Amino acid sequence: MDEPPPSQPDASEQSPDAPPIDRPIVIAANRLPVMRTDDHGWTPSPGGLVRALYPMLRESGGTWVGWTGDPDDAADPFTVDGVDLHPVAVTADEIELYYEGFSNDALWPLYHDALRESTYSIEQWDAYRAVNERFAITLANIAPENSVVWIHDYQLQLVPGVLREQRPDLTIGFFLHIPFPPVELFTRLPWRTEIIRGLLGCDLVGFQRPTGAANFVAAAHQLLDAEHADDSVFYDGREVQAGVFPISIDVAEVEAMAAGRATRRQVSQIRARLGDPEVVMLGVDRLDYTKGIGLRLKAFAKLLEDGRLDPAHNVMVQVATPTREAVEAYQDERAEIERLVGEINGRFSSIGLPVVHYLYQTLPYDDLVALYRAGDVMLVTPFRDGMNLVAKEYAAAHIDGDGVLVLSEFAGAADELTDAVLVNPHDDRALQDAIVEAVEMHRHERRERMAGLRDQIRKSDVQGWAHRFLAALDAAGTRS
Ligand code: GDG
Repeated sequence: MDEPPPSQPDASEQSPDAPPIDRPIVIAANRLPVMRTDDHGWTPSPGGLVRALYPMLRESGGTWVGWTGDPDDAADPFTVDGVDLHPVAVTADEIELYYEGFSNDALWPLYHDALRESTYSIEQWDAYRAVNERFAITLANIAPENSVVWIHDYQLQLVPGVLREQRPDLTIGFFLHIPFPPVELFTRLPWRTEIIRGLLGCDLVGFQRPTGAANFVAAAHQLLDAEHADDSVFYDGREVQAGVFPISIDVAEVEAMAAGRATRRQVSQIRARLGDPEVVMLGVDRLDYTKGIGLRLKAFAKLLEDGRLDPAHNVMVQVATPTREAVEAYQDERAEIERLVGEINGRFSSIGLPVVHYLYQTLPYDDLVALYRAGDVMLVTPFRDGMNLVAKEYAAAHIDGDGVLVLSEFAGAADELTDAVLVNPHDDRALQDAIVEAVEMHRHERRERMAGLRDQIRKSDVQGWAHRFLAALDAAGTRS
Protein backbone atom coordinates (compact mmCIF):
# COMPACT_ATOMS: atom_id res chain seq x y z
CA MET A 1 0.00 0.00 0.00
CA ASP A 2 1.19 3.50 -0.75
CA GLU A 3 2.29 5.65 2.16
CA PRO A 4 -0.21 8.47 2.79
CA PRO A 5 1.20 11.80 1.56
CA PRO A 6 2.84 13.80 4.34
CA SER A 7 0.44 16.42 5.63
CA GLN A 8 1.29 20.04 4.87
CA PRO A 9 2.33 21.98 7.98
CA ASP A 10 -0.10 24.75 8.79
CA ALA A 11 1.16 28.34 9.08
CA SER A 12 1.66 28.08 12.84
CA GLU A 13 4.03 25.12 12.39
CA GLN A 14 6.15 26.88 9.76
CA SER A 15 9.85 27.24 10.47
CA PRO A 16 10.67 30.78 11.55
CA ASP A 17 13.19 30.79 8.70
CA ALA A 18 10.52 30.13 6.06
CA PRO A 19 9.88 33.11 3.76
CA PRO A 20 6.54 34.89 4.20
CA ILE A 21 5.63 34.63 0.50
CA ASP A 22 5.20 31.68 -1.80
CA ARG A 23 6.86 33.12 -4.93
CA PRO A 24 10.51 32.33 -5.73
CA ILE A 25 12.97 34.83 -4.23
CA VAL A 26 16.16 36.07 -5.88
CA ILE A 27 18.61 38.20 -3.91
CA ALA A 28 21.27 40.44 -5.49
CA ALA A 29 24.06 42.04 -3.48
CA ASN A 30 27.57 43.20 -4.35
CA ARG A 31 29.00 40.10 -2.64
CA LEU A 32 27.80 36.50 -2.68
CA PRO A 33 26.90 35.15 0.77
CA VAL A 34 29.76 32.62 0.68
CA MET A 35 33.54 32.74 0.61
CA ARG A 36 36.17 30.28 -0.53
CA THR A 37 37.67 27.90 2.04
CA ASP A 38 41.33 26.80 2.05
CA ASP A 39 40.36 23.45 0.48
CA HIS A 40 38.62 25.25 -2.45
CA GLY A 41 35.09 24.75 -1.10
CA TRP A 42 32.63 27.46 -0.02
CA THR A 43 31.38 28.48 3.39
CA PRO A 44 28.77 31.11 4.38
CA SER A 45 30.53 34.43 4.98
CA PRO A 46 30.09 36.31 8.24
CA GLY A 47 27.94 39.43 8.24
CA GLY A 48 24.47 40.59 9.17
CA LEU A 49 22.89 40.37 5.74
CA VAL A 50 23.97 36.78 5.27
CA ARG A 51 22.75 35.85 8.73
CA ALA A 52 19.39 37.47 7.90
CA LEU A 53 18.74 36.06 4.46
CA TYR A 54 20.73 32.88 4.01
CA PRO A 55 18.68 30.64 6.38
CA MET A 56 15.52 31.82 4.61
CA LEU A 57 16.87 31.01 1.15
CA ARG A 58 18.10 27.66 2.42
CA GLU A 59 14.58 26.92 3.60
CA SER A 60 12.93 27.94 0.33
CA GLY A 61 15.72 27.01 -2.09
CA GLY A 62 16.25 30.53 -3.42
CA THR A 63 18.90 32.21 -5.54
CA TRP A 64 21.64 34.79 -4.82
CA VAL A 65 23.50 36.83 -7.43
CA GLY A 66 26.79 38.56 -6.52
CA TRP A 67 30.53 38.90 -6.87
CA THR A 68 32.79 36.22 -5.29
CA GLY A 69 35.25 38.81 -3.97
CA ASP A 70 38.12 37.76 -6.25
CA PRO A 71 39.07 39.78 -9.34
CA ASP A 72 38.15 38.32 -12.75
CA ASP A 73 36.42 35.38 -11.10
CA ALA A 74 33.99 34.03 -13.69
CA ALA A 75 33.04 30.94 -11.65
CA ASP A 76 30.15 28.87 -12.98
CA PRO A 77 26.89 28.92 -11.01
CA PHE A 78 26.98 26.51 -8.07
CA THR A 79 24.83 25.41 -5.15
CA VAL A 80 25.59 25.54 -1.42
CA ASP A 81 23.06 24.26 1.15
CA GLY A 82 20.39 24.19 -1.58
CA VAL A 83 20.91 27.89 -2.41
CA ASP A 84 21.72 28.62 -6.08
CA LEU A 85 24.63 31.03 -6.35
CA HIS A 86 25.29 32.98 -9.54
CA PRO A 87 28.66 34.75 -9.61
CA VAL A 88 28.96 38.04 -11.49
CA ALA A 89 32.54 38.58 -12.69
CA VAL A 90 34.19 41.89 -11.76
CA THR A 91 37.59 42.68 -13.29
CA ALA A 92 40.54 44.08 -11.33
CA ASP A 93 40.06 47.44 -13.10
CA GLU A 94 36.38 47.46 -12.19
CA ILE A 95 37.16 46.76 -8.54
CA GLU A 96 39.20 49.95 -8.59
CA LEU A 97 36.69 52.02 -10.55
CA TYR A 98 33.25 50.62 -9.65
CA TYR A 99 33.89 49.46 -6.09
CA GLU A 100 36.72 51.47 -4.54
CA GLY A 101 36.05 54.43 -6.83
CA PHE A 102 32.42 55.22 -7.58
CA SER A 103 30.83 53.23 -4.73
CA ASN A 104 33.25 54.06 -1.92
CA ASP A 105 34.86 57.33 -2.99
CA ALA A 106 31.88 59.07 -4.64
CA LEU A 107 28.62 57.65 -3.24
CA TRP A 108 29.72 56.66 0.29
CA PRO A 109 30.95 60.12 1.37
CA LEU A 110 28.09 61.93 -0.44
CA TYR A 111 25.44 59.75 1.21
CA HIS A 112 27.06 60.34 4.62
CA ASP A 113 26.57 64.10 4.82
CA ALA A 114 29.48 64.72 2.41
CA LEU A 115 31.87 64.15 5.33
CA ARG A 116 34.69 63.85 2.80
CA GLU A 117 35.03 65.37 -0.65
CA SER A 118 33.65 62.91 -3.25
CA THR A 119 35.63 62.05 -6.37
CA TYR A 120 33.40 62.35 -9.43
CA SER A 121 35.01 60.69 -12.44
CA ILE A 122 33.35 59.66 -15.68
CA GLU A 123 35.62 56.62 -15.87
CA GLN A 124 34.38 55.42 -12.48
CA TRP A 125 30.79 56.13 -13.44
CA ASP A 126 31.16 54.11 -16.68
CA ALA A 127 32.50 51.16 -14.68
CA TYR A 128 29.65 51.47 -12.14
CA ARG A 129 27.12 51.44 -14.99
CA ALA A 130 28.79 48.49 -16.71
CA VAL A 131 28.87 46.35 -13.54
CA ASN A 132 25.26 47.28 -12.70
CA GLU A 133 24.18 46.28 -16.22
CA ARG A 134 26.00 42.97 -15.84
CA PHE A 135 24.14 42.28 -12.58
CA ALA A 136 20.82 43.21 -14.23
CA ILE A 137 21.44 40.94 -17.22
CA THR A 138 22.38 38.02 -14.96
CA LEU A 139 19.17 38.57 -12.98
CA ALA A 140 17.08 38.88 -16.16
CA ASN A 141 18.49 35.57 -17.40
CA ILE A 142 17.91 33.55 -14.27
CA ALA A 143 14.94 34.97 -12.32
CA PRO A 144 11.96 32.61 -12.61
CA GLU A 145 8.76 33.99 -14.19
CA ASN A 146 6.90 36.27 -11.75
CA SER A 147 9.53 35.94 -9.04
CA VAL A 148 10.47 38.50 -6.43
CA VAL A 149 13.90 40.10 -6.81
CA TRP A 150 15.44 41.90 -3.81
CA ILE A 151 18.47 44.07 -4.59
CA HIS A 152 20.78 45.44 -1.88
CA ASP A 153 22.63 48.66 -1.35
CA TYR A 154 24.33 51.62 -2.93
CA GLN A 155 26.65 49.64 -5.22
CA LEU A 156 23.64 48.44 -7.28
CA GLN A 157 21.28 51.39 -7.66
CA LEU A 158 21.03 51.14 -11.46
CA VAL A 159 20.06 47.46 -11.44
CA PRO A 160 16.28 47.91 -10.88
CA GLY A 161 15.88 50.23 -13.89
CA VAL A 162 17.72 47.97 -16.35
CA LEU A 163 16.02 44.86 -14.98
CA ARG A 164 12.54 46.41 -15.24
CA GLU A 165 13.09 47.09 -18.96
CA GLN A 166 14.11 43.52 -19.59
CA ARG A 167 11.68 41.71 -17.30
CA PRO A 168 8.44 43.60 -16.63
CA ASP A 169 6.94 40.43 -15.11
CA LEU A 170 9.20 40.61 -12.03
CA THR A 171 8.46 42.23 -8.68
CA ILE A 172 11.54 44.31 -7.87
CA GLY A 173 12.59 45.62 -4.46
CA PHE A 174 15.66 47.50 -3.27
CA PHE A 175 16.97 48.17 0.24
CA LEU A 176 19.46 50.94 0.92
CA HIS A 177 21.59 50.10 3.97
CA ILE A 178 23.10 53.58 4.22
CA PRO A 179 21.34 56.97 4.51
CA PHE A 180 19.73 58.57 1.46
CA PRO A 181 20.98 62.17 1.55
CA PRO A 182 18.94 65.39 1.45
CA VAL A 183 18.25 66.73 -2.05
CA GLU A 184 20.70 69.62 -1.53
CA LEU A 185 23.54 67.11 -1.25
CA PHE A 186 22.23 64.45 -3.61
CA THR A 187 21.96 66.88 -6.52
CA ARG A 188 25.75 67.43 -6.42
CA LEU A 189 26.09 64.03 -8.07
CA PRO A 190 26.64 64.52 -11.80
CA TRP A 191 24.61 61.34 -12.50
CA ARG A 192 21.82 62.05 -9.99
CA THR A 193 18.99 61.63 -12.53
CA GLU A 194 20.29 58.26 -13.75
CA ILE A 195 20.48 56.99 -10.15
CA ILE A 196 16.92 58.09 -9.34
CA ARG A 197 15.66 56.57 -12.61
CA GLY A 198 17.45 53.34 -11.70
CA LEU A 199 15.75 53.13 -8.31
CA LEU A 200 12.37 53.96 -9.84
CA GLY A 201 12.53 50.62 -11.66
CA CYS A 202 11.41 49.12 -8.30
CA ASP A 203 7.99 48.35 -6.88
CA LEU A 204 9.32 49.08 -3.39
CA VAL A 205 12.43 50.95 -2.22
CA GLY A 206 13.25 50.43 1.47
CA PHE A 207 15.18 52.78 3.78
CA GLN A 208 16.48 52.59 7.36
CA ARG A 209 14.87 55.83 8.56
CA PRO A 210 11.84 57.96 7.56
CA THR A 211 14.20 60.79 6.51
CA GLY A 212 15.81 58.52 3.90
CA ALA A 213 12.42 57.69 2.36
CA ALA A 214 11.36 61.37 2.39
CA ASN A 215 14.66 62.48 0.80
CA PHE A 216 14.25 59.93 -1.98
CA VAL A 217 10.65 60.97 -2.74
CA ALA A 218 11.73 64.64 -2.77
CA ALA A 219 14.64 63.89 -5.13
CA ALA A 220 12.35 61.99 -7.55
CA HIS A 221 9.93 64.90 -7.53
CA GLN A 222 12.60 67.56 -8.05
CA LEU A 223 14.68 65.77 -10.67
CA LEU A 224 12.02 64.00 -12.70
CA ASP A 225 8.94 65.99 -11.82
CA ALA A 226 7.42 62.71 -10.62
CA GLU A 227 4.03 62.97 -8.91
CA HIS A 228 4.04 61.76 -5.33
CA ALA A 229 1.53 61.05 -2.58
CA ASP A 230 2.43 59.98 0.96
CA ASP A 231 5.03 57.27 0.54
CA SER A 232 4.64 56.66 -3.19
CA VAL A 233 6.12 58.08 -6.37
CA PHE A 234 4.27 57.74 -9.69
CA TYR A 235 6.62 57.36 -12.61
CA ASP A 236 6.39 55.88 -16.07
CA GLY A 237 2.80 54.71 -15.48
CA ARG A 238 3.76 52.77 -12.34
CA GLU A 239 3.63 53.29 -8.58
CA VAL A 240 6.93 53.01 -6.68
CA GLN A 241 6.57 52.77 -2.91
CA ALA A 242 9.14 54.17 -0.50
CA GLY A 243 9.04 52.32 2.84
CA VAL A 244 10.89 52.36 6.16
CA PHE A 245 12.40 49.06 7.36
CA PRO A 246 14.99 49.53 10.14
CA ILE A 247 17.38 46.57 9.95
CA SER A 248 18.27 44.56 13.04
CA ILE A 249 20.38 41.62 14.24
CA ASP A 250 19.88 37.95 15.09
CA VAL A 251 19.05 38.64 18.74
CA ALA A 252 18.69 34.96 19.72
CA GLU A 253 22.10 34.11 18.27
CA VAL A 254 23.91 36.91 20.13
CA GLU A 255 22.09 36.06 23.38
CA ALA A 256 23.01 32.40 23.08
CA MET A 257 26.66 33.26 22.44
CA ALA A 258 26.70 35.69 25.35
CA ALA A 259 25.25 33.06 27.68
CA GLY A 260 27.81 30.35 26.80
CA ARG A 261 30.23 29.22 29.48
CA ALA A 262 33.23 29.93 27.25
CA THR A 263 32.07 33.54 26.83
CA ARG A 264 31.65 34.04 30.57
CA ARG A 265 35.17 32.71 31.15
CA GLN A 266 36.49 34.99 28.42
CA VAL A 267 34.81 38.04 29.99
CA SER A 268 36.66 37.53 33.30
CA GLN A 269 39.92 37.00 31.41
CA ILE A 270 39.44 40.19 29.41
CA ARG A 271 38.77 42.27 32.53
CA ALA A 272 41.75 40.75 34.34
CA ARG A 273 44.04 41.45 31.40
CA LEU A 274 42.86 45.04 31.36
CA GLY A 275 44.01 45.36 35.00
CA ASP A 276 40.52 44.90 36.54
CA PRO A 277 39.49 48.49 35.96
CA GLU A 278 36.27 49.89 37.41
CA VAL A 279 34.94 50.85 33.99
CA VAL A 280 35.70 49.33 30.59
CA MET A 281 34.69 51.64 27.76
CA LEU A 282 34.34 50.01 24.37
CA GLY A 283 34.25 51.02 20.72
CA VAL A 284 33.75 48.53 17.86
CA ASP A 285 33.70 49.86 14.30
CA ARG A 286 34.98 49.31 10.82
CA LEU A 287 37.78 51.82 10.60
CA ASP A 288 35.62 54.29 8.67
CA TYR A 289 35.67 58.09 8.90
CA THR A 290 31.87 58.11 9.31
CA LYS A 291 32.09 56.28 12.64
CA GLY A 292 33.53 59.11 14.75
CA ILE A 293 36.35 57.06 16.30
CA GLY A 294 38.76 60.01 16.52
CA LEU A 295 36.10 62.18 18.10
CA ARG A 296 35.50 59.65 20.85
CA LEU A 297 39.24 59.26 21.52
CA LYS A 298 39.59 63.04 21.80
CA ALA A 299 36.66 63.21 24.23
CA PHE A 300 38.28 60.48 26.35
CA ALA A 301 41.62 62.32 26.31
CA LYS A 302 40.00 65.59 27.41
CA LEU A 303 38.24 63.83 30.29
CA LEU A 304 41.56 62.34 31.45
CA GLU A 305 43.29 65.68 31.08
CA ASP A 306 40.60 67.48 33.08
CA GLY A 307 40.67 64.80 35.78
CA ARG A 308 36.98 63.94 35.18
CA LEU A 309 38.10 60.35 34.47
CA ASP A 310 40.96 58.58 36.20
CA PRO A 311 43.28 56.47 34.02
CA ALA A 312 43.78 54.07 36.93
CA HIS A 313 40.09 53.16 36.88
CA ASN A 314 38.82 53.83 33.37
CA VAL A 315 40.19 52.13 30.27
CA MET A 316 39.09 52.14 26.68
CA VAL A 317 39.15 49.23 24.21
CA GLN A 318 38.80 50.22 20.57
CA VAL A 319 38.39 47.52 17.93
CA ALA A 320 38.86 49.08 14.49
CA THR A 321 38.25 46.54 11.76
CA PRO A 322 40.33 46.95 8.57
CA THR A 323 38.19 48.10 5.64
CA ARG A 324 38.61 49.68 2.15
CA GLU A 325 42.34 49.97 2.68
CA ALA A 326 42.96 50.93 -0.95
CA VAL A 327 40.95 54.17 -0.60
CA GLU A 328 43.08 57.17 0.41
CA ALA A 329 40.56 58.65 2.84
CA TYR A 330 40.68 55.37 4.80
CA GLN A 331 44.49 55.38 4.93
CA ASP A 332 44.38 58.96 6.26
CA GLU A 333 41.76 58.07 8.85
CA ARG A 334 43.80 55.11 10.09
CA ALA A 335 46.93 57.25 10.42
CA GLU A 336 44.98 59.86 12.42
CA ILE A 337 43.41 57.26 14.78
CA GLU A 338 46.75 55.58 15.40
CA ARG A 339 48.40 58.94 16.07
CA LEU A 340 45.70 59.74 18.63
CA VAL A 341 45.97 56.35 20.35
CA GLY A 342 49.75 56.80 20.61
CA GLU A 343 49.40 60.32 21.97
CA ILE A 344 46.82 59.35 24.62
CA ASN A 345 48.76 56.28 25.73
CA GLY A 346 52.01 58.23 25.84
CA ARG A 347 50.43 60.79 28.11
CA PHE A 348 48.16 58.80 30.41
CA SER A 349 49.25 55.13 30.54
CA SER A 350 51.49 53.53 33.13
CA ILE A 351 53.87 50.63 32.53
CA GLY A 352 51.93 47.47 31.76
CA LEU A 353 48.61 49.33 31.85
CA PRO A 354 47.79 51.20 28.65
CA VAL A 355 44.74 53.39 28.97
CA VAL A 356 43.63 52.75 25.37
CA HIS A 357 43.77 49.19 23.98
CA TYR A 358 43.63 49.42 20.22
CA LEU A 359 43.07 46.43 17.90
CA TYR A 360 43.30 46.98 14.15
CA GLN A 361 41.94 43.49 13.49
CA THR A 362 38.87 41.53 12.53
CA LEU A 363 37.98 39.41 15.55
CA PRO A 364 35.98 36.18 15.49
CA TYR A 365 32.34 37.01 16.23
CA ASP A 366 32.32 35.12 19.55
CA ASP A 367 35.32 37.16 20.76
CA LEU A 368 33.41 40.29 19.85
CA VAL A 369 30.38 39.13 21.85
CA ALA A 370 32.66 38.49 24.87
CA LEU A 371 34.04 42.02 24.50
CA TYR A 372 30.52 43.44 24.38
CA ARG A 373 29.75 41.64 27.63
CA ALA A 374 32.96 42.90 29.21
CA GLY A 375 32.17 46.51 28.19
CA ASP A 376 30.52 48.63 30.87
CA VAL A 377 30.02 51.59 28.55
CA MET A 378 29.66 51.21 24.79
CA LEU A 379 30.54 54.24 22.70
CA VAL A 380 28.78 54.43 19.31
CA THR A 381 29.43 57.94 18.03
CA PRO A 382 29.12 58.09 14.23
CA PHE A 383 28.74 61.41 12.43
CA ARG A 384 26.19 59.61 10.25
CA ASP A 385 25.21 55.92 10.04
CA GLY A 386 22.38 54.10 8.24
CA MET A 387 21.54 52.01 11.31
CA ASN A 388 24.60 50.77 13.31
CA LEU A 389 24.27 47.14 14.25
CA VAL A 390 27.02 47.33 16.89
CA ALA A 391 24.65 49.32 19.13
CA LYS A 392 22.04 46.56 18.84
CA GLU A 393 24.58 43.75 19.31
CA TYR A 394 25.82 45.39 22.52
CA ALA A 395 22.31 45.44 24.00
CA ALA A 396 21.64 41.85 22.88
CA ALA A 397 24.89 40.64 24.49
CA HIS A 398 24.05 42.24 27.86
CA ILE A 399 21.94 39.37 29.13
CA ASP A 400 23.12 40.44 32.61
CA GLY A 401 20.82 43.49 32.23
CA ASP A 402 23.65 45.93 32.93
CA GLY A 403 25.75 48.24 30.75
CA VAL A 404 25.24 51.69 29.24
CA LEU A 405 25.06 52.61 25.56
CA VAL A 406 26.18 56.08 24.48
CA LEU A 407 24.67 56.58 21.03
CA SER A 408 24.93 59.29 18.40
CA GLU A 409 21.67 60.90 17.34
CA PHE A 410 22.95 60.54 13.78
CA ALA A 411 22.82 56.73 13.77
CA GLY A 412 19.59 55.21 12.47
CA ALA A 413 19.53 53.11 15.67
CA ALA A 414 18.76 56.29 17.65
CA ASP A 415 15.15 56.21 16.37
CA GLU A 416 14.53 52.96 18.24
CA LEU A 417 17.13 52.85 21.02
CA THR A 418 15.79 55.80 22.96
CA ASP A 419 16.99 54.33 26.28
CA ALA A 420 20.59 54.96 25.25
CA VAL A 421 22.38 58.13 26.35
CA LEU A 422 21.75 59.99 23.10
CA VAL A 423 24.30 62.58 22.08
CA ASN A 424 25.25 64.97 19.30
CA PRO A 425 28.85 63.90 18.60
CA HIS A 426 29.64 67.22 16.91
CA ASP A 427 29.26 68.88 20.31
CA ASP A 428 32.56 68.15 22.15
CA ARG A 429 31.31 69.19 25.54
CA ALA A 430 28.04 67.22 25.17
CA LEU A 431 30.00 64.11 24.20
CA GLN A 432 32.31 64.44 27.20
CA ASP A 433 29.30 64.94 29.49
CA ALA A 434 27.51 61.92 27.96
CA ILE A 435 30.55 59.72 28.66
CA VAL A 436 30.75 60.92 32.27
CA GLU A 437 27.00 60.44 32.68
CA ALA A 438 27.35 56.85 31.45
CA VAL A 439 30.37 56.11 33.66
CA GLU A 440 28.72 57.53 36.77
CA MET A 441 25.19 56.29 36.13
CA HIS A 442 23.52 54.70 39.11
CA ARG A 443 23.03 50.95 38.88
CA HIS A 444 19.25 51.29 39.13
CA GLU A 445 19.08 53.63 36.12
CA ARG A 446 21.55 51.49 34.14
CA ARG A 447 19.37 48.43 34.59
CA GLU A 448 16.20 50.28 33.72
CA ARG A 449 17.68 51.68 30.53
CA MET A 450 19.22 48.35 29.50
CA ALA A 451 15.84 46.64 30.03
CA GLY A 452 14.31 49.22 27.68
CA LEU A 453 17.00 48.65 25.04
CA ARG A 454 16.64 44.88 25.25
CA ASP A 455 12.83 45.02 25.00
CA GLN A 456 13.18 47.15 21.91
CA ILE A 457 15.61 44.91 20.02
CA ARG A 458 13.72 41.76 20.93
CA LYS A 459 10.60 43.24 19.34
CA SER A 460 12.33 43.62 16.00
CA ASP A 461 15.07 41.19 15.04
CA VAL A 462 16.60 40.67 11.63
CA GLN A 463 14.32 37.81 10.64
CA GLY A 464 11.33 40.08 11.29
CA TRP A 465 12.99 42.78 9.18
CA ALA A 466 13.41 40.45 6.19
CA HIS A 467 9.89 39.11 6.52
CA ARG A 468 8.35 42.58 6.74
CA PHE A 469 10.25 43.76 3.67
CA LEU A 470 9.35 40.71 1.59
CA ALA A 471 5.68 40.79 2.60
CA ALA A 472 5.49 44.50 1.66
CA LEU A 473 7.30 43.83 -1.63
CA ASP A 474 4.99 40.95 -2.49
CA ALA A 475 1.97 43.17 -1.81
CA ALA A 476 3.45 46.09 -3.81
CA GLY A 477 4.13 43.79 -6.78
CA THR A 478 0.65 42.31 -6.71
CA ARG A 479 -0.95 45.77 -6.61
CA SER A 480 0.90 47.42 -9.49
C1 GDG B 1 26.27 49.16 6.91
C2 GDG B 1 25.76 50.54 7.32
C3 GDG B 1 24.01 49.44 8.72
C4 GDG B 1 32.75 44.84 13.30
N1 GDG B 1 34.00 44.53 13.69
C5 GDG B 1 34.07 43.18 13.66
C6 GDG B 1 32.84 42.67 13.23
N2 GDG B 1 32.05 43.71 13.01
C7 GDG B 1 30.65 43.59 12.59
C8 GDG B 1 29.72 44.03 13.70
C9 GDG B 1 28.46 44.43 12.93
C10 GDG B 1 29.04 44.86 11.58
O1 GDG B 1 30.38 44.42 11.50
C11 GDG B 1 29.07 46.36 11.44
O2 GDG B 1 27.79 46.80 11.20
P1 GDG B 1 27.38 48.32 11.33
O3 GDG B 1 25.91 48.39 11.19
O4 GDG B 1 27.86 48.84 12.64
O5 GDG B 1 28.16 49.10 10.19
P2 GDG B 1 28.53 48.96 8.60
O6 GDG B 1 29.54 47.92 8.37
O7 GDG B 1 28.93 50.34 8.21
O8 GDG B 1 27.16 48.55 7.86
C12 GDG B 1 25.13 50.48 8.69
C13 GDG B 1 24.49 48.12 8.15
O9 GDG B 1 25.11 48.28 6.88
C14 GDG B 1 23.34 47.12 8.00
O10 GDG B 1 22.30 47.62 7.22
O11 GDG B 1 23.61 49.25 10.06
O12 GDG B 1 24.61 51.75 9.05
O13 GDG B 1 26.82 51.50 7.29
O14 GDG B 1 27.62 43.34 12.74
O15 GDG B 1 29.52 42.97 14.58
N3 GDG B 1 32.57 41.36 13.12
C15 GDG B 1 33.57 40.50 13.43
N4 GDG B 1 34.81 40.92 13.82
C16 GDG B 1 35.10 42.24 13.95
O16 GDG B 1 36.23 42.60 14.33
N5 GDG B 1 33.34 39.17 13.34
